[in-house]
Amino acid sequence: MKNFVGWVFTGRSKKKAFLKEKGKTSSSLPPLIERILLRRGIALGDFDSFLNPKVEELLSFEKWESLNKGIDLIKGAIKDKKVIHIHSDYDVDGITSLSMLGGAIKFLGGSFSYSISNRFKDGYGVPLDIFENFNLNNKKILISLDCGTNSMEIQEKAKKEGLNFLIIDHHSPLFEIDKDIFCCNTHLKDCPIEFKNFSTAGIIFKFVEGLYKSFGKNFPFNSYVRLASLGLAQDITEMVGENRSIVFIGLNEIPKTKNIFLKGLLKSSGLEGKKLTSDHLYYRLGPRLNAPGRMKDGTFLVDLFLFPEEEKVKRGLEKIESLNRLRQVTQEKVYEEALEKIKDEKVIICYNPQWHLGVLGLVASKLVQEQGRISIVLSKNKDLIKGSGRSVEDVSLIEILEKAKEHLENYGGHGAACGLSLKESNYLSFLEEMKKIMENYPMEEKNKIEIEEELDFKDLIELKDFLEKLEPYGNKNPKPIFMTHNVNLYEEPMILKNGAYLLKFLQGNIILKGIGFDLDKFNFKENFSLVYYPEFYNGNVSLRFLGIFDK
Ligand SMILES: [Mn+2]
Repeated sequence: MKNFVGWVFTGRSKKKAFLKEKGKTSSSLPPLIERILLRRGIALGDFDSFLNPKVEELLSFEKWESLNKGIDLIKGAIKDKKVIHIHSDYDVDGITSLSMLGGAIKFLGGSFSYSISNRFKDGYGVPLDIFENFNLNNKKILISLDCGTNSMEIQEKAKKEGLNFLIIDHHSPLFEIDKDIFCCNTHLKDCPIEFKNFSTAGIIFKFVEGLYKSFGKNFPFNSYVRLASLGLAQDITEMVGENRSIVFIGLNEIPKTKNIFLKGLLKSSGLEGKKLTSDHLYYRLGPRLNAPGRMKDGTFLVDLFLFPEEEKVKRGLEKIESLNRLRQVTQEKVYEEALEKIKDEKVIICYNPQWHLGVLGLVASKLVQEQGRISIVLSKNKDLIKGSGRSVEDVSLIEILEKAKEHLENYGGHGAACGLSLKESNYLSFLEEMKKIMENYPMEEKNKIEIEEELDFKDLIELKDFLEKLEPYGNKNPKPIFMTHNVNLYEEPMILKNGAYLLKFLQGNIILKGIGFDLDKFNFKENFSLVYYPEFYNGNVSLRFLGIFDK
């Protein structure tokens, strides 16, 4: 294991034990595919619905009382021609949710105004000045999407003013919500849906379906599933269960869109006419839709989704591309500067008041990925230090911050990702406290990688139709990483424009193409053991090179 650059070989022994526990299965699937599904916690009876999710098998939300009350409220507002104001969070989950709900209200004959939190001005949650800015009074309805569950001041004010306030959100409730506030949140006790890890886009998808039904209209499933899957994939949700089914169906539907904005977005992301994968959602479409909100303001995206006109879309797409480039450059710069600051400690905490607030979370994620340590990246907003943290697998960052809360002004999020703010005068004591807290946590293995199976190229090709159906990948449904022994380079690697290498691997009598980065770290001697994950395009298998394993 010594020459496996930067990685630790783990997993197989643990997984073998797990499989023994589960016992032998008797599906008609190839054993290797069965093992992969079992490792992801999929029960034998659910194999088929995992590999072939169907529209008819999606969950029904009809029994969720709060959701029905919310639907009645909006139905009444549309019928009475009441003014509806929708406010959402600035990320893709918020923007797609707002576009879905707005689109439905528009189609069903209602009208609405909307706003989106501004990362720099408002921060997280519904801003208090929304009442004045949108002239909200007791004749109107306020809906907050992907935020609002913990906006207690807004809730109190809405109640006092007699304003109907409907919250549709998936963030964990920290306080008791007044019974006069309408709140659809899967984490509240009244929600009978067993699967809790929806993003707001997933809840809105069901909400809008119910709203169409309440008007006796057919629900245009395909157009909504496109937006729902964009929102679901981009939030840190689990890519299993209902989330995965929606995204699975959405990946097939997105390319068929007639919305000229979404079509244009596919084109500028280099995805026109391509079969979509979850990586395309994570690394091409999602970042583009997030860039405006990260760098400036993403409100115009809703207008593009809902009212796409040719000239406007063209200008909008140019703006998205330029903000996304700015985001990349800014992220890269902050990342490089952060690298210079890190020391050999269990948790990375770095701070520079000049860093752009919009990229801190992205930089923290990259640090976790590259360093295998919890990472917190901080900058300054107004008079507070503010930033984002990301955690390593199986360590809850929110729990850690909870222990350090006396040094913080504010914090929130979940196990994997958190936001936090603190006074500058508390920074040093916060560092000290974190150091102390981390003493009790084990150090993560750096860049560990779990190899799922050892197989030959022949088997890989034989199983490709099954393996292809493991998409969409994400949390709880990771890409399977394989090892193939006795591989040789078929020819010299060829460097591509983006710094990647095109590789050709030979094993047995099969040659497979692959893409790899940083090849100088590896020693390609004869008959090496190749570590990779497979990618599938138009019936072909291509290998994403991860490394060489040397015993
Ligand atoms: Mn969300």
